Amino acid sequence: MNSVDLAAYLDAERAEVERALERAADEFPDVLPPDQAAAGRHGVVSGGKRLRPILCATAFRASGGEAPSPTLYDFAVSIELIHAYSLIHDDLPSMDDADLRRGEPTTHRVHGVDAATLAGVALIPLAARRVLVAGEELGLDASTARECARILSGAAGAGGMVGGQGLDLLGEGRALGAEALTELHRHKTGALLMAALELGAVAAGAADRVREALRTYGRHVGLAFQIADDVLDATATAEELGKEPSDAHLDKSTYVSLHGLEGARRLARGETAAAVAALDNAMVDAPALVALADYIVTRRN
Ligand code: GRG
Repeated sequence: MNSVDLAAYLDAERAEVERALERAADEFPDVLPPDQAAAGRHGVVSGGKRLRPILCATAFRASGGEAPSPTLYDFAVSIELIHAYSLIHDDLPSMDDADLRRGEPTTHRVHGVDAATLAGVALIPLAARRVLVAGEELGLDASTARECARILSGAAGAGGMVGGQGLDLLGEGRALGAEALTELHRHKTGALLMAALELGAVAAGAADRVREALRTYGRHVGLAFQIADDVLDATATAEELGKEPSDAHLDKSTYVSLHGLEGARRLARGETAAAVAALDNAMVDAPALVALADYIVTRRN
């Protein structure tokens, strides 16, 4: 066991993240007409676990970084803005056609498809600007700032999340094997989660050993996160999930359909154990990351 009071930790972290997201959403009126800005705000400040920026800020501190909170979280939410755009677009009628997200009507159900689509796209350059402007405020030199932009855009793009979504679309209606499923999720879900850890490490000027350990931790918790997601989709209520469970209904290949419930739970635990082992092996003392790895597989939404 570790000494972190996880509930208190998550509360404090989420409060910082929400404030930083409010600051980011306040930039919308500069770049968008009001109805589209309202759609963007809806996608950005409509709740969520805020796991990605929390992992980023936690990795920053685990790497010895020190920074005033507003600056650190302005930097960390760059990744949440990408996540927010991906959820807005994933819910659109041309994708999942979802009515509910986080227990509330989806962005396009409230603001219309055009405004939601446009606001989602606008979040991408907003995220790029955040990582650079906040990186400058963190005192990053030009080459470190470029590296952060490279990590964020690489994880978000065709070699990361968008590529994973592409594999997902290609796989619709087909049974995927274990390897194909993991390849898909390493990109679709895992890339952003891993980037969250790496961005924190790089911004803190982590030694190569620490950066690599955090990347490895990120890779394993990214997979554990997705396996837990599949378990939740099969076991949690719509109220807990904040949306209707959809995997069985869409006849999707999931870790549960491939390995059964107990098998999937075991796999998830194996991934979090490997994540924590990567920290131990590199002598990274980060009890909050250990607690977060556990949270990722025990959460109820
Ligand atoms: C339009 C083809 C096209 C591509 C755009 C939509 C898209 C890119 C990518 C979709 C990627 C996607 C939706 C991944 C989902 C990952 C996932 C498990 C999301 C849920 O994350 P949580 O649980 O959500 O962290 P909260 O609500 O806590 O923020």
